[in-house]
Amino acid sequence: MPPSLTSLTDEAAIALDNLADRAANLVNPTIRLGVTGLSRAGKTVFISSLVHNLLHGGRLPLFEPMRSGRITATRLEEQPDDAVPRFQYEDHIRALVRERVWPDSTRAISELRLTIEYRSASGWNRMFSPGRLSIDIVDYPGEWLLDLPLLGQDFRQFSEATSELARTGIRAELASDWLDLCAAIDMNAPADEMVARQLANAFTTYLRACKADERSLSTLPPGRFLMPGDLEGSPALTFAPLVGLPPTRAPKGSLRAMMERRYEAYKTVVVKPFFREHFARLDRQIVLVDTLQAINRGPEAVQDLERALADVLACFRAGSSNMLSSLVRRRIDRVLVAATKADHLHHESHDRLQAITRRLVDRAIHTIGMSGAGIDVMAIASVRATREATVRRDGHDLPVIVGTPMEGEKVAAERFDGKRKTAVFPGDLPEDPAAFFRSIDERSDHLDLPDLDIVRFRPPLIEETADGVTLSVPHIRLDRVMQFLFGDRLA
Ligand SMILES: Nc1nc2c(ncn2[C@@H]2O[C@H](COP(=O)(O)OP(=O)(O)OP(=O)(O)O)[C@@H](O)[C@H]2O)c(=O)[nH]1
Ligand SMILES: [Mg+2]
Repeated sequence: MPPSLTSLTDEAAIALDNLADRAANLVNPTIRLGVTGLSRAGKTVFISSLVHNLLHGGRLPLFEPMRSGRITATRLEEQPDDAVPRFQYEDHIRALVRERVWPDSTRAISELRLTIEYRSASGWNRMFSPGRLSIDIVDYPGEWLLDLPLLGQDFRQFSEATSELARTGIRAELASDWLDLCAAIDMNAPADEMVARQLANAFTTYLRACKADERSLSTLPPGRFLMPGDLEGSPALTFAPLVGLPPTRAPKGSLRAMMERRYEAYKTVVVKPFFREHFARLDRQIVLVDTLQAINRGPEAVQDLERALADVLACFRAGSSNMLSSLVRRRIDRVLVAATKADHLHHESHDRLQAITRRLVDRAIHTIGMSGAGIDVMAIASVRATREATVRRDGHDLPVIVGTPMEGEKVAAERFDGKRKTAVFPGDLPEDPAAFFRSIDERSDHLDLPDLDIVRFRPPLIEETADGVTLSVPHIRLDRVMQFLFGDRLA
């Protein structure tokens, strides 16, 4: 028997939440937009630039309501949820625009409400009062979505799956300390907090090493072990899977019983509330992906990213076979997968970046059964830190990108000071994405994988007009993103 996934109270709570949301929606039409992605994918920068461009009338030719001049006002408003930290838009924008540094890494969920007033496109609706749409933007770590499969696993299944994975491929060497420790302890001995902590630390170190390893990007559950939010050090996070669990029941008061109980607590107090209180209320979703970084690290990393994204996207499946179906009543009807940081490439490669990203999520999209209109893939840059140019070398025109490398960044053995600009030839992406997805055996030794030069540039200098008004943040295809995610709701 699979463990029961949700209780009646979960369902009742969601039904009530959704009812409250719907009631509020009648008075003030709202959509909840989820912004996620694995750590460093570009969530904070994306939200900051999106909001800045809407507030400052950015260049958004493909965002129809803006192009046709129907948007009459945009403003930030107080968010509806008192218990969720606010997305600190002003701080992030100050960093980006004034100090020209990238905003700090964020570690937990946050929320921001943006309200747009507009004139309706249809004559009939225009007779009524002007339209108003609030967009509640919810920023949360993609790692948290990787926990969904845990809801269907008991401690034994979780332990077995985790230790099996830990013995395969690159992971084996990274896991050795943790596995050695597992072998050395007696799981049937009386529970001891210090041993529990030791195990949890060794296990977390292993997860961290997987993530930091150059050869892979893999992120494994439990998601909060790397993204603890405000739960760091709590018992619900102080456990680890055990290796070689016997089929008998855990002796009362044993370390094993303690680990089992904490694993269940993790699901009850960490995983479920997130899906119930936040995920279940989303209407639209963007998943940001750092495809370029994976390409740069090689095919193993690309395939690892493919796996992680399949797990992330599985959460958006609405079918009845899904573990979520009883937790999530409201359906996310549009999902956008966006490859970020396209400004690291010349525009000739943007479509190729998009093609590789599409290939990356193809199988997952097929499995979740989202149809054409509900899902799209784009290559974007939330903030365009470079401009394009051509330089002539050895009689050839080379397409280059020009920007200010960050302080300490090295380009061709030259160290930059954060002030000087430089031109970089970033390299080309292959036309055919297949090369990245061949298994190691199928790959020939002299495979033509791209040699990319990814330089970390500072955010761009943003001009001010004579009367001191800051212009909007330059971007690539952010207008298309807006059109897809909420353009239809401003019709
Ligand atoms: N050139 C360029 N760099 C970007 C862009 N977006 C993000 N970056 C880079 O990627 C880094 C991470 O971006 P964040 O927005 O902080 O990513 P995040 O997903 O919020 O990361 P965490 O909060 O750590 O999970 C930034 O510090 C930038 O260096 C972009 O549009 N263009
Ligand atoms: Mg962030």
